[in-house]
Amino acid sequence: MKSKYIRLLRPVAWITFLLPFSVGFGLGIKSNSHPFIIIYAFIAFITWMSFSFILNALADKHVDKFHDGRSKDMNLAYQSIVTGEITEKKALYLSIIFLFSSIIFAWLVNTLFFLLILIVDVVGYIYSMPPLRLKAKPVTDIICNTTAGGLIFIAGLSIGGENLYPLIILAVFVMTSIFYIPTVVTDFEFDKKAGIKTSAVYFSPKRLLQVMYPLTAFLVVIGLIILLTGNLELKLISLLIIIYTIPSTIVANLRLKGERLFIHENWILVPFILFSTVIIIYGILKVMGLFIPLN
Ligand code: GPP
Ligand code: MG
Repeated sequence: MKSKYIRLLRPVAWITFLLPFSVGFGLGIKSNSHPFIIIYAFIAFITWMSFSFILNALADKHVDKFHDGRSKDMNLAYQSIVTGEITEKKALYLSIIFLFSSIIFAWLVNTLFFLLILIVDVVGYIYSMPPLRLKAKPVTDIICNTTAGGLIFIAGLSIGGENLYPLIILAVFVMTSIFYIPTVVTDFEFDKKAGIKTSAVYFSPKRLLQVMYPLTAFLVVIGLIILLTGNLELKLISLLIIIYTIPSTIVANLRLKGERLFIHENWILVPFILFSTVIIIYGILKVMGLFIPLN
């Protein structure tokens, strides 16, 4: 069994946000960027995720206990607040420490990065915690994840300050909403049983998955414009986005049997972590001046 802190923070689940952050980092970084700025930025990312996931574990305590282990980074019935290994009071203290750490480290990076981390901290709060608890309402659950994914991408870009190109930012917002849909559909039975009206519960799994088609078509159009107008780095990224998103949308729609979506979490987690690793290495090589940027 993983340590009680790992089961509270759920670092494997951060991978979904690590991808936009690291792509932003890899695209935005310059050879004259200071290594400490990059370290502070990654600490701000980690502390933001820790803050958001602790609040999520706190707020979902009575929901997570019903989880059967399907389609997630872990069986949530074993998250440490449900099992009582970490008290709610302690979790709350930890979340406050992580919140302040994310703000302080973000401040050391740059003003735009700082403002974006402040906003995603707020999103992390209102997503899980009452009175808003936007994760339990249709549409706002998608908006929160899309906003967090898109803004953390811009934060990543801002570390080095290059490639702040509106179309790639729009593409990442659209891509985040596309990939959030199958994750909320796999939660359908679990959320319905817990009485949470997510977009999947409200619109039905089938109809929500179908929304991936127009979103993917829109993403392809944006991708094609970037392919025609962007620099080599952006062309490569938009090509990869198109190549990965089209089959994902088709497969997600084909794998729905009744109201149950049969997709293993590794179909998202493994490509996301592999791509994040490659682009982080690419970014580090750029900083070290060992890679001639694909501009
Ligand atoms: C998981 O939400 C928690 C997060 C994604 C925290 C960060 C969210 C932001 C929008 C910043 P969940 O409760 O919907 O999923 P799970 O059932 O996996 O806990
Ligand atoms: Mg949760």
